[in-house]
Amino acid sequence: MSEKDISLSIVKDFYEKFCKVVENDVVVVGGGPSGLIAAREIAKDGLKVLIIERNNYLGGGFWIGGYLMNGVTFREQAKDILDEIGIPYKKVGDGLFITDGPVACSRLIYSTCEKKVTILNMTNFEDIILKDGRVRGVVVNWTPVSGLPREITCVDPIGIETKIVIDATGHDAIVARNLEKRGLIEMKGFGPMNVEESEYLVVEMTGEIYPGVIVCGMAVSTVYGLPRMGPTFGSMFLSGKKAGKIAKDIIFSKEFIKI
Ligand code: 48F
Repeated sequence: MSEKDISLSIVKDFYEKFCKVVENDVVVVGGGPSGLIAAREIAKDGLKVLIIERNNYLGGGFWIGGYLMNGVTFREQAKDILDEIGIPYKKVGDGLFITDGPVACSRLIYSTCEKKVTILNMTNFEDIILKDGRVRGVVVNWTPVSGLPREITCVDPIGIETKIVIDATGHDAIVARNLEKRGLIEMKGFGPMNVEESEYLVVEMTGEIYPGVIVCGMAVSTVYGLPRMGPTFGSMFLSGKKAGKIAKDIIFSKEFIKI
């Protein structure tokens, strides 16, 4: 074994993985809490799921509870999902629970990877593939490419096909913004904080915003102008789970097979 063997094994591993993910059932853009839960929910049923994450790490805003403190809170409604994943928590008030960010986040990542979800990190969503009025894929590039000045590099992105795209990019709502930029949907931008309204509405409004695109997590509040919610995560889980179920319903529906 020498240096070349190490290099070759890394390149081969990536090549084999990439060949498998050029076509998917679902591509989840964004590996924060809502995206991880959505991916896990879909992969549980044996569907092929790819998470595209622009950072080198998964978890998004779930590592920390807010104001640089580690405690992340949940309300009663998400307790079953925490139990399913094996996240430990303690009760701190009427229907309110707290857990440690790093512990909860790493357990969620592990539990998603365990369901055989594929991850492309350092990969930036750049555009959609659109055919016959339906989104049928994503256009991606390495994250560092977007940081280089155009006069130094002009690197074309590449396309990845999928039946459904889930926008789980948090407040930025990057996929939805792309649809808006192309005049395909209208968006409002998220409103000021109101946790009770936001937690309920984000889950309620989670759904398909354009044929082939489902929005979940805080991206929902950006699309529909809902209040922001601050450092509480129950609805991220519930919204991700709902997005996963909607994706499966679409893929397994008779109408979809005809498309
Ligand atoms: O922001 P994020 O954690 O979104 P979320 O799942 O959860 C929101 C909460 O963390 C918190 C909150 C509720 O309590 O207010 O903010 O809705 O995760 C979004 C992920 O998307 C990635 C980003 O790096 C993060 O990991 N992302 C954003 N833009 C892109 C992207 C992009 N263009 N390409 C790939 N990944």
